[in-house]
Amino acid sequence: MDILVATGNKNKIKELSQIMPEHRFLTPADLNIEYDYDETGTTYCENALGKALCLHKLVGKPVLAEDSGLSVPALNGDPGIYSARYGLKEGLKLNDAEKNAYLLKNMEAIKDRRAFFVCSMVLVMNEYRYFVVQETMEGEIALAPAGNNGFGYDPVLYIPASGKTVAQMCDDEKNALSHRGKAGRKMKLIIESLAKELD
Ligand code: ITT
Repeated sequence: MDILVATGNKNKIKELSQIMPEHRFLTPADLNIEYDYDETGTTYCENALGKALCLHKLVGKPVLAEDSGLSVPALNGDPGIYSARYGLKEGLKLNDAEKNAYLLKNMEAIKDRRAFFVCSMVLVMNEYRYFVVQETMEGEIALAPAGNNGFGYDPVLYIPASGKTVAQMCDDEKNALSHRGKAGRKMKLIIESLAKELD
């Protein structure tokens, strides 16, 4: 099935395609649709729903979206819903490696290193009908970045049960354990249950 995803993030599309290989995930850019959503929500779920509804209004068809990030309880939930823009509030425009360094600096004096990847995934059928799945991947902020796979904060989230950071995992291992993998496999069941309407 072709599924339109309200995202500009190629890493999300790559992982969704690995998690649900039976479907083809298309972006607004693939369809030459100009789409821009200003993330004004205060939760992952509000932002995911906002992205999906915004694109649905433009295309009039079912849309999938997700909002994700890294939440650190000891930092009051930061970077959280600001994960893609971490540092911007302080006037810093950082790339992924710099965001990781900034996070490690903010964690310097902190003992409680628990952290969670969160993925809120929403399938909007129409304005009044949508399905939400939200999942986590639990770990700890590493003392230093490690690994080259994945993207974003993967080098700094250490998973004790695996003995490695997410960036030290191969794609299959990450997808089996990740917030996006868990949410995606549940969303797959929802998509299957709606197959006739999505065709
Ligand atoms: P769209 O809104 O267009 O989908 P985005 O990259 O702006 O793309 P988000 O607002 O959901 O997406 O921000 C997600 C950020 O959280 C992402 O840019 C990464 O920095 C981080 N993130 C999310 N999932 C991750 C993962 O699996 N591994 C590492 N970092 C992740």
